[in-house]
Amino acid sequence: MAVERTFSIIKPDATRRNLTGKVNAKIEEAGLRIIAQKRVRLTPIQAEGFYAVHRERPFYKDLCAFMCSGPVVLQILEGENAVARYREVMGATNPANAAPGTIRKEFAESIEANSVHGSDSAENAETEMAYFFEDREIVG
Ligand code: IDP
Ligand code: MG
Repeated sequence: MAVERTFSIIKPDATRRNLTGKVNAKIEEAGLRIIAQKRVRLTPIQAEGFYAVHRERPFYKDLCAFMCSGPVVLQILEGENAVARYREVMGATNPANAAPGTIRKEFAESIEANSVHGSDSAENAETEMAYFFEDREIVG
């Protein structure tokens, strides 16, 4: 399995409850390295662009508003099979369906306020990393 990179967001529900460190501990315990990280407040334009793939879904408007409702932590994670590995560590989209020990099972408030984002493919990871990070901000 090759070393790869994935893109992560710690969402506003988690930063509001001061859970950044607990989420990062789960990431690091899973063998993933945080090689870029910044805390920002997303603008509506940034959130709408990031989630453009979901623009026809009924939850799109609410999701974009939620993502702008407080600080988020943007991250790039590196490790063996990082895309799939982080999806495992995150757990299912709906915390009610998430496996024990996953970030979403332990921390998520709802299907929308589910504490973290993680890329769903290596190709999307590339696009998402480039959307938020300059090369010089990534220190592997
Ligand atoms: P994922 O984050 O597990 O990849 P996606 O289907 O890509 O899930 O959805 C993106 C985000 O949209 C979710 O993480 C969640 O915040 C929100 N979302 C997904 N489905 C619903 C829903 O049915 N109601 C409200 N929000 C949703
Ligand atoms: Mg997704």
